[in-house]
Amino acid sequence: MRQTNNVRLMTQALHADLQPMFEIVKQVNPGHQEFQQAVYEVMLSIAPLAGSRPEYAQWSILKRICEPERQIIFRVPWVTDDGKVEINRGYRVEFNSALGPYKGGLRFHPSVNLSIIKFLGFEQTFKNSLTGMPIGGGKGGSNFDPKGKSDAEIMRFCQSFMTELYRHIGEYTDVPAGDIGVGGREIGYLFGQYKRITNRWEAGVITGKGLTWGGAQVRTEATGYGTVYFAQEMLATRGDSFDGKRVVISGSGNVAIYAVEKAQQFGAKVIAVSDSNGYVVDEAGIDLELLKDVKERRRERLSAYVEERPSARLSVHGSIWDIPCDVALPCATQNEILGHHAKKLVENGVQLVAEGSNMPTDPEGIAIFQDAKILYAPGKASNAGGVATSALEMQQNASRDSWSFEYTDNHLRGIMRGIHDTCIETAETYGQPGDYVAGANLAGYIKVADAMVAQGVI
Ligand code: NDP
Ligand code: 2IT
Repeated sequence: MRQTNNVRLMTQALHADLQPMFEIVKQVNPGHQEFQQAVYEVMLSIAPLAGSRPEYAQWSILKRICEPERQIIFRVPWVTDDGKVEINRGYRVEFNSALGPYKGGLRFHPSVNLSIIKFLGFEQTFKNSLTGMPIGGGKGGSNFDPKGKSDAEIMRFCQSFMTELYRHIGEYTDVPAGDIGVGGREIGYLFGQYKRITNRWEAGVITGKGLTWGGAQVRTEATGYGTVYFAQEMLATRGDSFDGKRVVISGSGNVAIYAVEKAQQFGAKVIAVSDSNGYVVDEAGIDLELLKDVKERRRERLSAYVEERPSARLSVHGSIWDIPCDVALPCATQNEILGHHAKKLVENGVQLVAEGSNMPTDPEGIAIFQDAKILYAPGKASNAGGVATSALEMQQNASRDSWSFEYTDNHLRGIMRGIHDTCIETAETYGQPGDYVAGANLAGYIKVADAMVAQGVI
């Protein structure tokens, strides 16, 4: 799967009261395209509040909500195995603490810049609000590329990153976790360095920890499982289920792998996955154990999967979204479904798109899905299972407790059902039945905005 930069922004007009605010956002965040896109999408949905909630205008909620509370940018020096000194840039954007300590993942990927971290922090604020848990929104990361690095290099990078980050985080302040390029290995090195510097065994400072040292069951699986649980609830509104569905899932990382696992458990046939080199079509159905072996244990490319799987072929031409399917679950990165991809999916008869990744569909693509009246869920609703289970990890850490897999999984499923129902009910209340985008943005926004009104101008 390759990313293109042809995102078509802002084709639909905003409500007249909101347009001036968007102009300010563009002016004070010049060139931050991803951030502007995320703000625009929320502003499109919250138009009904412009007339009905005058206190939001009185207290300048929108203006304040678009400005991160704090943005930290720092140098991360580290030494390669052959003694070369490298420098990367580290970020932590503490976006909004109205509902709880800043909470959100760390992304290590060469494409990381301030615009990407700000868009992710902004989205995280409303996603975390939707979970119903006491967590604010934040995000961080670095333009460090983990690909091809040794374990020792990854460790030294994580230690250097934490040597600055530790002073900004804490159980009651800011609680990082994983995202692209940051999984269990990196969380271990980060936690180890935090403990060493602070001399505190503070489990609640980071989530996604190992199961023997404060981690929660199901956190590894949670985002992928949660996305499929959410999609299952959507299908149920049309009396349908995953059973027998042809499913295409982009990416082959943490979110994608556990979306494949749960979709297969629900009786679906997953026929394609991807990485940044291309996509694999396997009409016999993805071999999950082989995929896990290649990606989780060996950390290899999908070409290794194809070498060992005669029914699979690797394609580097066109797009994974050209493959006819009933259900599409984007689980790789932002803007991976552009307008023309959405058009192709609809032409090929897709019935449901639920986002495992953050902001994978560009505004033109969203409009195409909505016009076609397919079931379409935005990431801030459908991928909230990861951060929700992080909040369950914090809950277990705070009470020095440890829950079983089954108990935690049931909890996750209940949370995803709750978010689904909140989206449906809120969309109906505001006269947009079946619109998960409106439902998610309105419900997520209102809770944060009400807390900000209550807490005064800060
Ligand atoms: P991983 O690093 O585990 O996997 C990412 C996958 O996406 C890999 O297959 C990677 O391919 C591909 N990918 C990443 N960036 C690009 C790019 N720019 N172009 C093409 N392919 C790309 O990350 P996760 O699975 O954790 O995250 C996937 C998505 O889910 C992200 O959008 C993340 O923000 C979101 N998310 C993650 C959560 C979590 O708990 N981990 C929670 C909620 C959302 P390659 O290996 O070739 O780079
Ligand atoms: O985008 C996300 O929700 C995440 N990467 C997970 C954040 C978290 O704190 O678990």
